[in-house]
Amino acid sequence: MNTELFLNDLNGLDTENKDVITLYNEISALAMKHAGEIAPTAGKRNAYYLSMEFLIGRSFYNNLMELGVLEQTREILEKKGIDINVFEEIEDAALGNGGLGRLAACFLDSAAGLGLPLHGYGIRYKYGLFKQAIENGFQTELPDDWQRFGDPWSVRRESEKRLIEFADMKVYAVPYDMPVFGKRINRLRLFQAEGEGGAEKISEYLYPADDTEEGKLLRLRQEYFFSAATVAELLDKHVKEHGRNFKTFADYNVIQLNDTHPVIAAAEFIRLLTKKYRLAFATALDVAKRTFAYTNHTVLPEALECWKEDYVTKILPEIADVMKKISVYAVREQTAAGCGKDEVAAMAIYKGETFYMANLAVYIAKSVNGVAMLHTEILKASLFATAHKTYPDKIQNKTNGITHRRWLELCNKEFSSLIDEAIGKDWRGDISRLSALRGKTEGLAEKFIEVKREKKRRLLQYVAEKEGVEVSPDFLVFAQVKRLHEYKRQLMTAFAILDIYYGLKSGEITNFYPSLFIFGAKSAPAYRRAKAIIKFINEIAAKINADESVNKLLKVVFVCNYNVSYAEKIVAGTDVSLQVSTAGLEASGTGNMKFMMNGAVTCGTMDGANIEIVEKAGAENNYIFGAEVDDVERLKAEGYNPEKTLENPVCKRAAEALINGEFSDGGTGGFKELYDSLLKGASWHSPDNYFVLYDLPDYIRALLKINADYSDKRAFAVKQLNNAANSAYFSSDRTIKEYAEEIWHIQP
Ligand code: 26V
Repeated sequence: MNTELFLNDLNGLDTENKDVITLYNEISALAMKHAGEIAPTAGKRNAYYLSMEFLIGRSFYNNLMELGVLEQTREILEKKGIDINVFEEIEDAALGNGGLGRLAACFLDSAAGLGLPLHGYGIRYKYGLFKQAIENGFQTELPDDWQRFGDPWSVRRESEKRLIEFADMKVYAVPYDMPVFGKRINRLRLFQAEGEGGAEKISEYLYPADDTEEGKLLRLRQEYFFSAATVAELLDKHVKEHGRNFKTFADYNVIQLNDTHPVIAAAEFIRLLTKKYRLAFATALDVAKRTFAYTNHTVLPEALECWKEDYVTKILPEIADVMKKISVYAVREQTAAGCGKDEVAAMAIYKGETFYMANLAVYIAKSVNGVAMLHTEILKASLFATAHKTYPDKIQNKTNGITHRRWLELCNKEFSSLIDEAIGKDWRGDISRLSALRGKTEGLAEKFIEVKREKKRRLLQYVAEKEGVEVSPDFLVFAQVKRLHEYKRQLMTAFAILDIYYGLKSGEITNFYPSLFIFGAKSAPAYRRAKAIIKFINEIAAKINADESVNKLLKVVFVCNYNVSYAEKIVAGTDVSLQVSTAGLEASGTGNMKFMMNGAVTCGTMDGANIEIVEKAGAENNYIFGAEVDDVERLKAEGYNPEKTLENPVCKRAAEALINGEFSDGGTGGFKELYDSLLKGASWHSPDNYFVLYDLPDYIRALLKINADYSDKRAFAVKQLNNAANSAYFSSDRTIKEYAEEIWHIQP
C-alpha cells in the first residue's frame, strides 16, 4: 500500500453532498488504486482453494485495517464531518451459508497475512444468502442483491473469460478478482456466468432450491461451471510456464477441495488431460491423485452429495464417463490391495446408477482431512472407515481456526487495547504470543469487566434499534448464533429458557442473575421443522419479554438477519457461548472459537472443537454437559426411547409446550410436527433423533450453575480471560500453517 498517496487522495476527496454509497465506492476505489498489485504466481508452488462459498462479510473496514489505514481514514473522515460508522449501511457480501463459507474467508485472510500463496476460486453469485425478515414470528426470505451498492473491491477480467460447455449449452465464465490483503496480496477469483439461453442463471443464486430435477441440475451446473473454469485456467498456465510436461503439474500446484462440491474438478482435470492433451488415462489419474486434497465438513448423511447417473449424463456425458472409469480403476486397485467385496462396495464411487462424491473425493485425494480432532476420529472410525483401513496415511486432522484480525482486532478494539496494555502489541503479528496473557488474568479482571460491559452496551443498543427489545448492559448475556438445524439444538435452548421462566414465575428458582438469551439463525427456506423452531423461539420471546413479573430477570431476543457483521458485534458483547450440538454431529464449529477469543465461557457439549477449547482453556473455565459420543452410541444401541424421558416433569412440560396451546404456530401445524419429531420420529429420523429431551435436564443445570457463578463477577471474568488467553491455537494462522506444511507444501 502506498499509504502516503492514499491519505493524500483521501484528504483531497470532495465529500460534500455525496451519499453514503457514493462515498463508499470512491474511498474503496482509492484504496484499490494505491493498494498495490496481486502478487505474481509464476515460478513457485501455489495452492488453490476451490469452494462453492466464500462468506466474506463486509470488506470495507477489514480491507482498510489490513492495509493499515483504518485509523487514519477514520480521522480524516471525522475532520470532514463524516462518521466512519455510516458505512455499516453497506451490506455484507454473503456468498456463503455458514461455517464452511466463513472458514474459506478466514483461510484466505490468514494465508495473505502469512505471505503464503493461496488463491480462492469460486462463484460470483448475483444474489448471496437470502436476507431474513421475521413476519409474525416466521422467517421469510428476501433476495440479497449485494451488488446494488456497487462492487468496488472486484476487478472484472474480460480478457480472461473462457467458454464452459455443457451438452445442452455453452456459457462464459467471466472472472472477477478480489484482492486479499495481507503481507502478500493474494487473489480470490469468482466466476460469473454470462451468455445466451439462460446462461446467467448459473451464477444467479447461492444454493438454489434442489427439491426438483431442475434445481438439482442447476446445482450440478454450478459445481461444474466454476470447477471447469478453474482447472482449464491452471492447466493453461502450466503449459505456458512449463510446456506440456504434466508430470510436473503436481510439483507446482495443489488444489484443495472445500467439501465435495468441487470434486467434479478432478474429473474435469482428467477429461482435459486425456481429451485435449492426449495423456493416457492412468497417467492423468496419477497426476490428479498427486494434485487434489479434500476436506470433509460434515458427517450428516443427508448432507453427503451423490448424483444420479442420468442427471450427470444429461448435461455432462463425458464427465459421467470419466467418473465411471475412475471407479473401475478404484475397484481394480482396491481389489488388488486385498479388499473384499463389501469393502469395495463401501468405498464405491459408482454404484446403483449413482455417483458417490465423497468416495470419489477420498479416492482421488492425496490427503483427506477432518476439521477438528473428534471429527477426524469419526471419519476414521465410521464414515470413511474402510478407506482408512485401505489407505491408512490419507486421513489427517486440521482443526479449524478463525482469523483473529477480523474476529478480535477489528470487532473488539477495546479488548485488543487491553491486551496491548498487558502484554504489548506483538500478538497482533504473531498470535501465539497471546498466551502471554495466561499469568495475568487475575490482574486484568476489573478492566476486562469494564471492556465487556462497554461491548455489551453497544451490542444491546444495536439490538434495541434493530429488534425493538431493550435490555440493560448489566444483564448476563448468553448467545446461540449459527445456522438453524435440528442437530444444533436451538429447540433445546428454547426449552431450557422456558423451564427457567416457569421456575422464576413459580418461585422455584431464586437468586437468579438477570439474563438475556440471544438467538440468531437462518433456516434453509424449505426446512419446515427449522422454520417451526424459529417461530417457537419468537413465541417464547414474546411471552417472556411481555411478562412484567419476570422480564426484569429474563429476556429473549431473536435477532433478525444474523450475518457476519451482526456476528462481529455479538461475539464481542457476549458472556456465555452456547454450543450445544448433539455429540458427534458438529464437525468443528467456528463460532465457538470467535466467542472464546473475545472472552466468553462456553456452555456446550463434548462435540467438535468444543473438546479442544476445553482442553486448552480448562474444564474449570467452561461448562460442559450432556451425552458424549459414547453415550449417544450406547443409547442408540439400547434403543433410546424418549417416552421415558417424560417421566421427568421438566421434559414432559417442555414437550407439551409444543402442543398444549400455550404457544401458537399460526395454524401451520409446525409445533405438532416438532412434537412428533421428538416422540414419534420425523421422515426417516428416529424419535428425538438429536437427544434434545435426553440432554435437557443436564443443560438446564449447567445454565443455572453459570447463573449462580456469575454473581462473583470477578471470578467469572477470570474464567472468561482464561478462555481468551488460551485461544491462540484457534487462530486460522495456526490452521493455515499446518495446511501449508503438511498438505500443501507451500512457502512464503
Ligand atoms: C449441509 C446440509 C445440506 C443439506 C441438508 C442438511 C445439511 C446439514 C449440514 C450441512 C453442512 C454443510 C457443510 C458445512 O457447512 N459444515 C460446517 O463446516 C464448518 C467448517 O468446517 C464446521 O465448523 C461446522 O461444524 C460444519 O457444520
